[in-house]
Amino acid sequence: MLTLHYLQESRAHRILWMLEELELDYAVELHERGPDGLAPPSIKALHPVGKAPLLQDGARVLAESGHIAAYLADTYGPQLIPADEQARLDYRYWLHFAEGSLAPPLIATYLFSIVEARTPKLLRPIVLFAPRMLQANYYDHTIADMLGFVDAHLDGREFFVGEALSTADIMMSFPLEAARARVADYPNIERWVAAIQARPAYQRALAKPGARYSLGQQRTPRAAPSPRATLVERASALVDMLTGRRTETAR
Ligand SMILES: N[C@@H](CCC(=O)N[C@@H](CS)C(=O)NCC(=O)O)C(=O)O
Repeated sequence: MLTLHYLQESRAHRILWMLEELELDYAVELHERGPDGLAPPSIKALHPVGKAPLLQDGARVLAESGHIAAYLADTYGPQLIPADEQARLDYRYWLHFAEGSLAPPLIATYLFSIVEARTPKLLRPIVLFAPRMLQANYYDHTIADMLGFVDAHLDGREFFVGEALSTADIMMSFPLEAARARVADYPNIERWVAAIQARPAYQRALAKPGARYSLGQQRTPRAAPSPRATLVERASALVDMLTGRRTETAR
């Protein structure tokens, strides 16, 4: 029996979508974030790192969404793995790129914005000195380079690899949905996100009782912040996208 341990507003949602694409028999166990926004102890009780998603398959407990997605495809969903050898290499590249390269700078931007929101205005110049330096000198151009690369890859393509949905698309959904605050300049990403979100399995996952994933709701992307936009403006746009809430109440 498969059980997905699902944390609301999280990467766990793409695994729920994958289970729906594969039409597998599974259960969903909901875990609510605490008031601090972190995963509850019930997740740590299952895996010492304490992050979601987790997937139980019989006695196995699997962590890391890339590992879980690859396991599901290997074990139950060969149709989500390209058959051709070169395509399989490309597929593995995107599978790892999603969590290994694209998600970290987006998450760092998100975390900096939370620090900013929680820091009294007077203290911000001191507390945010290092984050602002990192944001301006590293994360902003890293994110722009990566999104430009992804957008160029998707030009003329319906899926990341080949002619059909693969696990690479499922893994890329979370960082690209999270990045949509900046995505107004990336029409291919925007088209791709709209297409995956329109899939019946994606919609079924959103409609699951207890599922909550505001990044999965269709919306018009905001205009990309101007280069002169303040960190507050840039970060709050991303926070809104990631949490569906306003900066002041973001956790
Ligand atoms: N690379 C991991 C990241 C896991 C992760 O950070 N999950 C977040 C949700 S998106 C989480 O559990 N956050 C709650 C916490 O940090 O306590 C994966 O892809 O599974």
